[in-house]
Amino acid sequence: MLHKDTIEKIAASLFRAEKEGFEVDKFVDQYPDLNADLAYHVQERLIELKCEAEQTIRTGRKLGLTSVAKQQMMGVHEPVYGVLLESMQMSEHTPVSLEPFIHPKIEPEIAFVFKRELKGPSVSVPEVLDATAYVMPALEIIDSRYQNFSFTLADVIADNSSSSRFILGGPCSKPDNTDLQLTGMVFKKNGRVISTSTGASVMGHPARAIAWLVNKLAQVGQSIEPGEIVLSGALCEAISITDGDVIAMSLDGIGSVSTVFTK
Ligand code: 0L1
Ligand code: MG
Repeated sequence: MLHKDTIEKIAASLFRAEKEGFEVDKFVDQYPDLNADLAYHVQERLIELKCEAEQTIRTGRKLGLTSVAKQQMMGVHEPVYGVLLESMQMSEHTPVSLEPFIHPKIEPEIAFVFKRELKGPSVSVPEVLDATAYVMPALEIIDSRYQNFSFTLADVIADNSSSSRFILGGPCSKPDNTDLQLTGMVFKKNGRVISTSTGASVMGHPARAIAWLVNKLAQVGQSIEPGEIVLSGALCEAISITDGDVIAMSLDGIGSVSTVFTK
């Protein structure tokens, strides 16, 4: 069991790394007892530090490692989650400055917004869809605080699952108007198609990722509240971004989102 001081120390290091824009070494080498469950305690403390320093509030959750390819790469069988804060949301209409980031990447996702509480332990895909107010296209900027995005499962969980910023597009669509498993996605960088994918690339169905999240949160007595935003997981591999990049994503029958990066 990790001592409370160690949880505090790791959270404080990750907080400073993000604030001051430097990389840290993964922590499992120094603290071999750091496992996934303890790492969620570090994540909680990190979020408390961020809320206090940025005078911000929690607005939802994000899922990561939702594709079979990424799970195999990490040698794990389930995804991870993180917390979304109000301060992480960027407007689609304002260029995003690269200044605060360490080594940012961007990935296309489907965002869900909920109209009622979703509480595990045995929530199913139809229940997730029934509780969904609407879905919309989203871009997530991830920016691991670890050297070269090199981490173990526990490290990445402690680091709020690499979350950094997100951008929501539009319009808001009711989930009953579309089969999210079959929804096609086109991801473009500077006008060139980089990847194509479908909703099924997220654990077979993006709502299955949300069901996993809700059932996992139930283990620590938490739930998804009405009005919360959840990023359901990347529809394809994340790509690096540099000054001047224009990134766009379209979801068939749902809508689109785009953003521009500046120095
Ligand atoms: O949102 C994500 O899929 C990122 C999860 C953490 C793993 C990574 O940083 O690649
Ligand atoms: Mg993501």
